Amino acid sequence: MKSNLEAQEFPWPQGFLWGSATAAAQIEGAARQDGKEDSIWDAFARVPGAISGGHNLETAVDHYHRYAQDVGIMKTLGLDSYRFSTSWARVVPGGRTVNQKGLDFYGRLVDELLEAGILPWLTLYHWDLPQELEERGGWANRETAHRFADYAEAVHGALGDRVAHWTTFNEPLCSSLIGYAAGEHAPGRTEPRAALAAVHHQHLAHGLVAKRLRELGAREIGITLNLTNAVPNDPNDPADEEAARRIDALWNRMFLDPVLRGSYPADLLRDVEGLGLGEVIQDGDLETIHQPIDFLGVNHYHDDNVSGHPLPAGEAAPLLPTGSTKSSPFVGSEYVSFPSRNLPRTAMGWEVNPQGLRVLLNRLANDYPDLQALYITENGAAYEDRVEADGSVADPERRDYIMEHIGAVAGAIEDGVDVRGYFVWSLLDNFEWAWGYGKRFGIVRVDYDTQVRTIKDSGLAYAELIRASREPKTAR
Ligand code: GBH
Repeated sequence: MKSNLEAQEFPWPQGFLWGSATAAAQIEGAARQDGKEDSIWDAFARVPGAISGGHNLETAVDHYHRYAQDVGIMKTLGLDSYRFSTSWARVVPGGRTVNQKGLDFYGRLVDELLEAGILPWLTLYHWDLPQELEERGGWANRETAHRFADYAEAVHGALGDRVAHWTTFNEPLCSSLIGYAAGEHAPGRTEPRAALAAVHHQHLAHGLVAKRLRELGAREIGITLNLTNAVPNDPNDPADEEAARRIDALWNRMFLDPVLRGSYPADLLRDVEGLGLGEVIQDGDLETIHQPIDFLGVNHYHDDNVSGHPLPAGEAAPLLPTGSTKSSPFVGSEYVSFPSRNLPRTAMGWEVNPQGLRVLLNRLANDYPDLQALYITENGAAYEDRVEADGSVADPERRDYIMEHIGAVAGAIEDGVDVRGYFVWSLLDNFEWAWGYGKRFGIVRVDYDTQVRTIKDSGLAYAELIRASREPKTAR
């Protein structure tokens, strides 16, 4: 299942959701407007050298003011659903008191979506902790989990009558290990113990909020994890096998197991022994974390080819921005390396291997049989676009990447995996975290000088696929 045509001809299940995703900090701008205060990303962007190009989030793509136009673009594309996040620092500036003006913005956005017939898919945390809470310890401080529950309740109070789909966290792996251990993301800390505490406290926050929202009547509650296939570089080399096991434990199962099974994996606990994870787990926490969820969001971009041996001299792991010398996100397994394979790569340096997504979805269905619906909540790619003389935007690599991954999703459905939707990352070019505006993931191009939006060829192809998927098909 490789081509656009084949994905178009696939008999997509009734009600399969086609969407696109964004995150508040990456698109909104209006960083200090209507009562919003700093998030850790606003503060991080002021640290010299933290973001390539010295870029910041002040204006981003001005979605705060252009949301109606952006919803219009979604409607043109024919999207069923829009995955966005609410900004904690806008809704509860400083983590202190609720800011009605902040809530009002999301009310306007949700109304606009509903009017356009687009299902709002809301994420409460996409990495933008109020800076003031970071100054009180951030996610390494257990108290932050309780503040998160209060914030979630405020958002639900304002939008619960119109929003059915609630995601607690986006990729807690990044906001714990990459933010607190690698220092590559905000808050830029390089403290492995704090990173593991952050992991546990985000789990706890997930559980507290899943429970509270359920009590308040929310019907669809889930979490989004970024998941990978950790592949041993040489399957016959025990050191590579062991390294891949460690990355699978740290990258995948440390996040899946507490939420879906109510326990941390035993091998993971051994791998991170002495780094304080056990000390932050209190009685009852795992019961709180192990709440029933209605869906699992899967973000997947690339597999990881893992080795237990150092890379040959001169070969750098391509994963971190600008060949950064910051610390390792691989807490307890810092020695692992990621040799490059002979695969095409995106502009991020990430491997392209669409069938990995099919493998991953099958693995989830096998290992976590109680799992309810799976949704691909992010998948997409950064490439250089070509703006043509007629104004159109040619991005054939992105188009192929998206179509081939959608083909892999079709393959997983054929294998019997219960996948119910696909959200492309991202609707718009936007602030790509440590890379600033230097990497474009949008299916819609944004001219950062004028804020003009242009649907790229990948976006046109996606719209065409959505349209075709709704045509009646002969039975499978
Ligand atoms: C997602 O995360 C984010 O949710 C989204 O906001 C972002 O814009 C988008 O993807 C594109 O980056 O080995 O430490 O170098 C990305 C998921 C998981 C991909 C970790 C890179 C390697 C990290 N990332 N992975 S590292």
